[in-house]
Amino acid sequence: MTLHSSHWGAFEAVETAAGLEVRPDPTDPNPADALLRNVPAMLDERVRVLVPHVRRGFLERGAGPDERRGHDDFVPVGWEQALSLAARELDRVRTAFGNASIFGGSYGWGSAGRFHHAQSQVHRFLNVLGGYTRSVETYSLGAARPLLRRIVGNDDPIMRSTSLSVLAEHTELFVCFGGIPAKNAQVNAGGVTRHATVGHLRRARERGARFVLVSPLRDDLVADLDAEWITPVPGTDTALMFGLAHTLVRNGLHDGDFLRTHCAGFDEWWSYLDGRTDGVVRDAAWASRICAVPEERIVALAREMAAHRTMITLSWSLQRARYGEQPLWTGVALACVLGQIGLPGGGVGHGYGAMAGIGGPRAEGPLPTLPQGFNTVTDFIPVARIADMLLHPGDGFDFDGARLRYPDIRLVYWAGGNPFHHHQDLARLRRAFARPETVIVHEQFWTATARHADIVFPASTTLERDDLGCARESDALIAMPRVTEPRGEARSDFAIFRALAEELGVGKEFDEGRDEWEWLEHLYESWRAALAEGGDPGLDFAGFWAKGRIDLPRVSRDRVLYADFRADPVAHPLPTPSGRIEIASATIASFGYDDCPGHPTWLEPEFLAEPPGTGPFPLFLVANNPATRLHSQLDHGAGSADAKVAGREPVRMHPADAAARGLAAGDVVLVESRVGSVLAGLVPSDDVAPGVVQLSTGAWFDPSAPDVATCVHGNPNAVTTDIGTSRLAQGCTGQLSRVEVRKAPAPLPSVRAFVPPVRIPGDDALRAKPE
Ligand SMILES: Nc1nc2c(c(=O)[nH]1)N[C@H]1C(S)=C(S)[C@@H](COP(=O)(O)OP(=O)(O)OC[C@H]3O[C@@H](n4cnc5c(=O)[nH]c(N)nc54)[C@H](O)[C@@H]3O)O[C@H]1N2
Ligand SMILES: Nc1nc2c(c(=O)[nH]1)N[C@H]1C(S)=C(S)[C@@H](COP(=O)(O)OP(=O)(O)OC[C@H]3O[C@@H](n4cnc5c(=O)[nH]c(N)nc54)[C@H](O)[C@@H]3O)O[C@H]1N2
Ligand SMILES: [Mo]
Repeated sequence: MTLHSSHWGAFEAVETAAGLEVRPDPTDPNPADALLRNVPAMLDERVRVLVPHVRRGFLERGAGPDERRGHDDFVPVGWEQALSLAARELDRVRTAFGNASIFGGSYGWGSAGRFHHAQSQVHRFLNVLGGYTRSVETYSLGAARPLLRRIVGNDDPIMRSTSLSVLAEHTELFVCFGGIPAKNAQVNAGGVTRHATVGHLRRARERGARFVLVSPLRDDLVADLDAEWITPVPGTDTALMFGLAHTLVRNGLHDGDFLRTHCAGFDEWWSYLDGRTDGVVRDAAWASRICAVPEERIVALAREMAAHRTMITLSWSLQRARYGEQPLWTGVALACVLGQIGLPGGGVGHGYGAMAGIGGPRAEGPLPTLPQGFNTVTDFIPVARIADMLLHPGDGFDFDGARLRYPDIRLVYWAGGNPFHHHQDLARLRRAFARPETVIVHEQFWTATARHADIVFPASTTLERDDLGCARESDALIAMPRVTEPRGEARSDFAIFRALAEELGVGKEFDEGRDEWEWLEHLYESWRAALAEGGDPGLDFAGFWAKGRIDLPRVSRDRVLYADFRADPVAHPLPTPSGRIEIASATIASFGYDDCPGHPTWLEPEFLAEPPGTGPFPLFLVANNPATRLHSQLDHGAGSADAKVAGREPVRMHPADAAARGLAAGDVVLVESRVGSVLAGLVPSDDVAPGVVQLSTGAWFDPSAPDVATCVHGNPNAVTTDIGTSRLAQGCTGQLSRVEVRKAPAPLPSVRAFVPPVRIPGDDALRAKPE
């Protein structure tokens, strides 16, 4: 057995005659079993890209905008031909249109591993070529990071939130907006050595802490925490928090001292909350009319929060919706009103449970890191504006106080991400992907993104290459030795870029004369040299590799967010203009955005324009992150496949809503929104609030029967809306939309997502549909 690592934890693996055997790391207290069950599917040759491929239309007609992109079949070609085609396109485009016409944002999680990090590799390669248009921010925290930079100066409420170990000891009341989902705490970008989130919460419960879950899904907190479950109308948390804050202040339960000494702009916000600005008093009664939580319940919860050591937890999902800046800003403001910020177990945290590492140990020193070089192109987009950019070159847009312009993209390069999983309104993204002249993708599998490329290079998986794994939200560096040989003719992203760089005459600049093994040694040894004195692990690279796992130095544990700032806000100011928490921000106000004014504001999102339960789309769709896989990765794996219903992604809805529509468990249903439709398999469940349906992200997009549905397999982004959170952050808003659900009309089209778009005479058996 060889120790290896992944975004969902370390594991042991060995290849046997019966296939890949995978066991959880024996030192992990709570391994991610469902996700580990997907790992053997990494080697499934029926779904792998095994050799380089070129889209038939591209091969026959050459580069250019093409509506057939994503509809065409693919022709297998030799490495030499694929490399020279790709090199020629890169050279043509940068010469004719300049490097800004190459989009290399390449958003996506790729695989764990510090060297074979696809996004770092593609950025390094394109920088050597003279640069590229990049993307900034993430789908995870699109609204959060730009907002937090303005109101607290950085992302400390996420990355340095009070440790779960401290909450386990001190918190009396957890008020969890969006929950602390155990399903998400399975995962951490770059890896996780000990899954500890749920254990800490259970310790708090055993000590007597009470949990209040504010969420459309009951399983956003594990059942044995005995949480009280409150189900506001999705997307109305801001209103609910206004009601809580107003109740606290009206009853003198607020901390006036903290608001005066540690916060800026409370009076301005209070004028708005109490109706002096516009005559609308935003109290518990007002909130109740919007969020549908009874007024008495809001008042009682506010009183209980003031009477106890209270931690307000805000999930990342809250900000992944239209006006997503507001629930986060309001949650921080509500914690300021309570005044427990900086106390052990009190205050506010953003994203407990969103990843295993949030609130866990944190490596404070350097990490082994592949240098990406320098990008001389200054053009960029906020990451979720990809379709706007491709569809509207030259148009202006707002972002964080700046007025910017979409560059004219001619070539798109993607490695390590799946925009046809992660982006909203996928029918629109298909139209956008028809615009560039050339699309080049490195993929391990025939994902929808690979199918929308012109040139597809087969990438090896982490099992087929040597790497080192670690994450900042963790405490160990793990050797990731290869477990098996590359499948087909797959190569690492590094090897592909190295060959392209050589073809383009910049081989030396790209690889600096090192092969893969020499790079690993170089990353390790330069990391050692950068460690502060006393941190050296005392092992050279060979020693580390033989040992397999070493502790990272300078790991912080048992943190209390803002303890110093609380003790002395003058000596330890926040990096904001006022040095305080900005409940109102003069900077944001100065931008003049009506979709993100200068203090927390109730803005009614488009999806609330029609009252819940009414109109052509009466239901709320929650498109959250999946329990049985990481995004779209290994959707064909056993852990993911076992949860499917009639081969489609499970969609959950309350039994009463199902009955009202004459739907039964196991039915294939059509979920329709204003922008598209998707087939899914029905699972009635009273863990879902009435009026809500839940369809997780990640089923491979399958547009093979457009007359029936935009996607016949269950990707919710067939029905989500492609609009930014606001002009401040332009974040992803995929979490919430409005839909109707009905029985899918017969005959049902088969799911073709896992059938490669390739015909090789005599090779049909290899490419048959996996069971
Ligand atoms: N509606 C809605 N949409 C969402 C979300 C939501 O909540 N609702 N969540 C959003 C969030 S938070 C995120 S982070 C995104 C995630 O979106 P992505 O990060 O794009 O999703 P992944 O499925 O992880 O895509 C990674 C791809 O990289 C490939 N890959 C893995 N390793 C390698 C490698 O070494 N080399 C190469 N070349 N390829 C590799 C995998 O096969 C996979 O296709 O989705 C977003 N989309
Ligand atoms: N197993 C697994 N774990 C993952 C991932 C994965 O793909 N698979 N993805 C990882 C990534 S990239 C990220 S960014 C994080 C995402 O972390 P989050 O964004 O927090 O995760 P989600 O599952 O999208 O949403 C959490 C819960 O929020 C609730 N929710 C949705 N809308 C509302 C609302 O309006 N109000 C309230 N109160 N609650 C609401 C939903 O019930 C949902 O289950 O997860 C990470 N962890
Ligand atoms: Mo994410």
